[in-house]
Amino acid sequence: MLAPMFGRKGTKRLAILSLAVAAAALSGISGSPGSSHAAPHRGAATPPNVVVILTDDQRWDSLWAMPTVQSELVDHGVTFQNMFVANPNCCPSRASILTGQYSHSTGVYSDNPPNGGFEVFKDTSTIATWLHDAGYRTAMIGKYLNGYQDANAKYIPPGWDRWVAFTFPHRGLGDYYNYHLSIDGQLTDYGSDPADYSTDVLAAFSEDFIRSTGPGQPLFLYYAPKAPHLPATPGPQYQKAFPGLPPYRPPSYNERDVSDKPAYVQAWPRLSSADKAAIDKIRKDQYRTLLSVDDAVAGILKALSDTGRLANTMIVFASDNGFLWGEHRWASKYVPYEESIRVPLIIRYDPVTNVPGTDQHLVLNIDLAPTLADLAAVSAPGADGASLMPLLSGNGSSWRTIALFEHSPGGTDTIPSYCAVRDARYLYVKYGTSERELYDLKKDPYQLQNVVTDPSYAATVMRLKGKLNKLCQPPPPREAGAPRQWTVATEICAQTDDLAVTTCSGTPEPRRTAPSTRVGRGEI
Ligand SMILES: [Ca+2]
Ligand SMILES: [Ca+2]
Repeated sequence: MLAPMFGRKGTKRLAILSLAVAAAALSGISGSPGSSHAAPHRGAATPPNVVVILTDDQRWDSLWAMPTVQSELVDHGVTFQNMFVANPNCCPSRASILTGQYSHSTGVYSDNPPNGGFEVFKDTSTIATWLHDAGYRTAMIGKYLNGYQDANAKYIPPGWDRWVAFTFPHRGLGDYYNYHLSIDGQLTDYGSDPADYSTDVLAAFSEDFIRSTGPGQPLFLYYAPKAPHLPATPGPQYQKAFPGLPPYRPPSYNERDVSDKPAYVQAWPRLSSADKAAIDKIRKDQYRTLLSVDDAVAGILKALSDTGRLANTMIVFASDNGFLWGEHRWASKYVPYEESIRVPLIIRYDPVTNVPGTDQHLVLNIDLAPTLADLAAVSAPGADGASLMPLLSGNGSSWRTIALFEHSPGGTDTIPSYCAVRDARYLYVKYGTSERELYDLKKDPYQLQNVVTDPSYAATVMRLKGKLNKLCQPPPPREAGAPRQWTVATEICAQTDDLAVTTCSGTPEPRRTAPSTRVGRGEI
């Protein structure tokens, strides 16, 4: 499964990091070498530090391409192999990560008002305020929430001591080049020089935050780069990485028969050869952008090590949602299918995870804030999720067996509203259109055949319908305004909320056929 690495630089940096970690271990500041299930060090002189690395639209199956993530996080931490986001879209997922709440609690169902966006998010009680109130120095560096834009640049949400946030373009989604940051309220322009590459710029801010925090003060760093979100512009040194990456063609790729699926899927024509080429390029470029995130991880870990913090820091690596690479004829997110709702999650915390491990529990993005609060020994008021600390320390005797997913359209996302429930074997979806889906993931892991009307699954449908009706309260809003009609979409180029197509780097070669209206659609 693991493809070889091509054209990658940075080996020297990795070696330096490894030496630094080894030196830290020799000097006695590394994690306790005992059982991987030791109790966390509550009551230590300095509370544990917290670092969250949150990528944007990264699939769960893309970690192989990140060597530092592999060697320094996977090999020293717990990889959660069944991690999902309760709403597979940027702003709602990030709102859930910051609060531990489902969308029906945050009110943030989408990226735009009236049912989502920065404008709707209630920011008075978040992981930032909880940790700040507990004496942490906190930093948000990168993407905050869709809708935090230039006009908001002077507004710093409660709880953040250091604030370096994308404000432009795309309602604060930012970009790889030509973007604006609010730096502690001061609007700053970045251009198109190699030194402006945003993943690296934000990494430098992150390292500086770690190094500038006093040794006696615990820190909370939230590093949220643009990568690998479209337009997936690689860093200068990685533009030609992965030249031999084989095409991705799972059984669900360009699904031939979608008569089992809801009308919105049936409306997607099969992928053209141009669509296929565009998705292949998106995929390769997404991997390339992740190499810069991997470098950022190395830099952050080195700063933690250099300042004597690595042994006392929980490092969380996750993404806000996944992304389809042509499965079911789709190339985006929002949908309830596996590649959209499933994301990577690795947690390294040397006092309890100093050997590589995996965990199969059904965990969610709403569990992250409760975990960090638990680590810092503070409460997580209003959280719907649960702390992962018992799972990290091997004591997860009681855990959820079914998860809720919610979605509501907004702005450029016109996928119908739905609620879904997923357990270890089944995914059951009910749309606002009253359409339904059931997939038996044991027999049909690629979700090729909706069996909701198959009589042999009647009892399963009844059971999951009961669970969904109980959990899906209130149901997500069906519409977020009138559906927008798309007249043009370009692969790779991000779309703005007002549907003005931007000119972006990485635009594919001119195409002979009219661009599909669905590939890359709604990339806001
Ligand atoms: Ca996202
Ligand atoms: Ca099918």
